[in-house]
Amino acid sequence: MKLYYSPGACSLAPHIVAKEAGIALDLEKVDLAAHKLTDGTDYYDVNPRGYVPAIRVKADEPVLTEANVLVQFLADQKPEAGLMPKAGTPERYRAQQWLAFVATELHKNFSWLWYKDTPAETKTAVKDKLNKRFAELDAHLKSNDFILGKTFSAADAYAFTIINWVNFLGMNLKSFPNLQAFMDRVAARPKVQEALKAEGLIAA
Ligand SMILES: N[C@@H](CCC(=O)N[C@@H](CS)C(=O)NCC(=O)O)C(=O)O
Repeated sequence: MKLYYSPGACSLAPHIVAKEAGIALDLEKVDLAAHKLTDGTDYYDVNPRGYVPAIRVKADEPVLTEANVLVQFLADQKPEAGLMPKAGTPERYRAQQWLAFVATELHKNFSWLWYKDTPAETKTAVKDKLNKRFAELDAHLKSNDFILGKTFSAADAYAFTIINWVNFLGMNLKSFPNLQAFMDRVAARPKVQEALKAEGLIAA
């Protein structure tokens, strides 16, 4: 399987899940400014939206997309890794609830901060909204090591990836000590370190 990624982008989430599950992925880097692969191929031919992440599962099928789906897809390849609860259980829906929260409340709000032409007042409003969501997570993580409770899951990989963007967008987690501790806990995981190194985000 091939993962189309860009260093530190939301594609880091499926990358982390693959590492944690012990799934070997071929990594194909995408230049998101030009929407090109390193060999010059137009990335829109791979994913018409131009977004990473995308996973090529079968050569003759369209790529699979959407970060919150890809982390579940990968987790389900290795259920013994315990990265997602079993499909159809109440725990699975709870996990999906958190994945949808990350996708719609965090990821897509953050996207506005990345766009160069987002008006300043929109950026201020988005940061305000994100800080409210961080406060909610901070309260949740006061009594939980991870989003689903005691053990690391695909939801943590996705949340970690997205919240890490505070470091590049003039935000910080100083008011959210439990969330900061969660970020440190996830960052320290050996498989997360491997993914960060593979993307060139920390020294190898
Ligand atoms: N709905 C997609 C959104 C993915 C997305 O926002 N990807 C960003 C990087 S984190 C991207 O590829 N941006 C390039 C662009 O906007 O052209 C998902 O959830 O996977």
